[in-house]
Amino acid sequence: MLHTIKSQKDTLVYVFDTVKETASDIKEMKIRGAGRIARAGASAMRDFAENYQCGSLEECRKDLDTAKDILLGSRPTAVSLWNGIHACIRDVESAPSRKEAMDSVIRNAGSFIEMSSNAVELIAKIGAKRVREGDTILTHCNSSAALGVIKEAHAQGRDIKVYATESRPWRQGLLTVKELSEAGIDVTLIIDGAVRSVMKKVDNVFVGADTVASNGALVNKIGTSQLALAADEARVSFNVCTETYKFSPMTMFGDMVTIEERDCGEVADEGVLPKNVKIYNPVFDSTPAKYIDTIITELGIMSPGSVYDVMVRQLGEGIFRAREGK
Ligand code: RI2
Repeated sequence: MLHTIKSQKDTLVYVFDTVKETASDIKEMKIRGAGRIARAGASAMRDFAENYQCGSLEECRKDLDTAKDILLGSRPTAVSLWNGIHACIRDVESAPSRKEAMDSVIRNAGSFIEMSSNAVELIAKIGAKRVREGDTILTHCNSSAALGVIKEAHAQGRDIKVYATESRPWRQGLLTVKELSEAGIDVTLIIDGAVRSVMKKVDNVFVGADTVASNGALVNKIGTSQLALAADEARVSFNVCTETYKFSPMTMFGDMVTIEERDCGEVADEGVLPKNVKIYNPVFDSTPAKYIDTIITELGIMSPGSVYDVMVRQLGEGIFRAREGK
């Protein structure tokens, strides 16, 4: 008996350790990108459910809730993570037994991961139609949805050029230029401050999304709003490539999107600046809907004004849960 209790405890420690490991990888940006962190979160919930072998239905619900909170505590801005994890646990409340609760998490996590990967492919196919022969494109940071569009247009034979921003302080732009050059695309790295300067040579801007609010505003990597303003000034089309699970149901009911602030050490090494200098390091910014020409999703191309209707349709009865933030 003693042995069983010990091994149950060991199992619990193990399942929580793996969830904590994923949360820490997301926090430290070993896993990054709004879509990837959502899939990693869903995958962690699936592992948790697969290895959870003890406790009553009530205990399992409580432990799933704790696992959810650990994962959601990793990064606050991308609603993709929130939506991904809630998709996994949506049938737990109504499950009649522990086994059925955990089976539903395993099933729902698998469906979410599959849907999420398929959505990126669909966005690439749909968005590529908006890229014309000879276009010069500007992209920011490192978005798999936006890069999917660019790579698909190139794969379909269009001759294109791309400017990619460095995206300080994490410099995800280096990942972008590597990925695009490996795909055989003519790509030029620019510093973030060069955006307005190159905009006159640009035909189309494609960026990703961490969250889209119910009023159509885009929350994406810091500096995105500068691209949008410069594009507006130069009459260049500004396009957001996003899966619809990056639409935030909570914003329908008044919640604001939390903008993550990260460590000062990401901006300047300790000891480099005089002691009285402060550092402010916001990771994302918000681009108002009026600067956005298209939102390219797996459901098709829409205007920012359609986001609310799509959310209502997709949430169905879940709209009441969203209102409670559940
Ligand atoms: P995909 C990234 O955030 C960028 O802001 C990027 O635009 C967004 O996620 C969407 O990426 P971070 O994790 O889901 O680098 O399109 O902070 O890959």
